[in-house]
Amino acid sequence: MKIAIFIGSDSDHGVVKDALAILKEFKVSFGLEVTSAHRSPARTFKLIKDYEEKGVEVFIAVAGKAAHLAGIVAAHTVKPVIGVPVESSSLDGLDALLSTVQMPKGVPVATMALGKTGAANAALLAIQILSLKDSSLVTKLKEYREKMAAQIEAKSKKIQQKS
Ligand code: RP5
Repeated sequence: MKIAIFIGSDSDHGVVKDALAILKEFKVSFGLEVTSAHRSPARTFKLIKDYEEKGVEVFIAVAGKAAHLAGIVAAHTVKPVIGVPVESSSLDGLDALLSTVQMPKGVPVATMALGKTGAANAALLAIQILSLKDSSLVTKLKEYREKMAAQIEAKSKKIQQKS
């Protein structure tokens, strides 16, 4: 098991769908858990230890509102922690963004963009971290970028044909 993904609620599940698809595409093993910094703190602490024992190298924490999940995970591990704020509140995620990004000096959280985009980038950043020790992932990451560039070129041609 290489990556642990914690989501603060089952209502965050849709936010990580693309991220999970990316991890599957890269054939990187992951665990997914619903756990909350506030509503299930004891479970969260236990999961951090359990996943460390399973050999997890990167944690991804996804949460909305007063989003302390990534910070709490970062406080309990020295593995890299990637935080994804979710726009699930009446403040459209500004609360979650600030709660996740404004970590005190000494306990970093690599904070992504809000929502689905941030979750997908969290998966890619986690793969990039793993690729430091696994050159097959470097190859796959380069192929992923090449595919993306080809898609942009194809979209440009399509727009030109329509114009
Ligand atoms: C956060 O509150 C969760 O991460 C979720 O984004 C938000 C709403 O959770 P639910 O009330 O839908 O469970 O803790």
